[in-house]
Amino acid sequence: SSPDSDGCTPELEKAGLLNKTKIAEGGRKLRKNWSPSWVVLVGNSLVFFKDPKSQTPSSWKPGNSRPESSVDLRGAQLQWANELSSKKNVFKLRTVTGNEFLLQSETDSLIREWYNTIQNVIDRLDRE
Ligand code: I3S
Repeated sequence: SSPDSDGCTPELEKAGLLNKTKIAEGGRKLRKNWSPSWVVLVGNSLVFFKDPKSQTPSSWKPGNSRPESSVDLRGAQLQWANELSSKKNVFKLRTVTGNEFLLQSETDSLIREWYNTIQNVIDRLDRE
């Protein structure tokens, strides 16, 4: 049987390296601090890992390393936000709790994939 035949382990949807900065916490604006982050979309959450070098898609397992933070995508909002940065390919993710993140990649196709995949999860949760 498959490793998740009991359905208890959330499905890993996507993982990869993006530039990330948090710009608000609970609605309060924060100073930008861009840094590379290993981003994992699993189940209803976007999970951020600090050390990208120790993470690869094939080595990622739940409990393998401690996430820096994690975002519940239920009720979250996604929008392109190139006006919020001098960088290209930037989108903003806002959680129901008023935390806001900018995510960015130099690679157009990659950032579009991330945008679409996250939006699909948000849409799925909206329908539940
Ligand atoms: O939107 P801002 O404030 O111009 O964002 C830039 C600053 O946060 C800057 O940091 P300091 O002001 O602490 O030096 C960052 O280094 C830049 O990366 C920020 O702008 P971009 O356009 O890269 O998002």
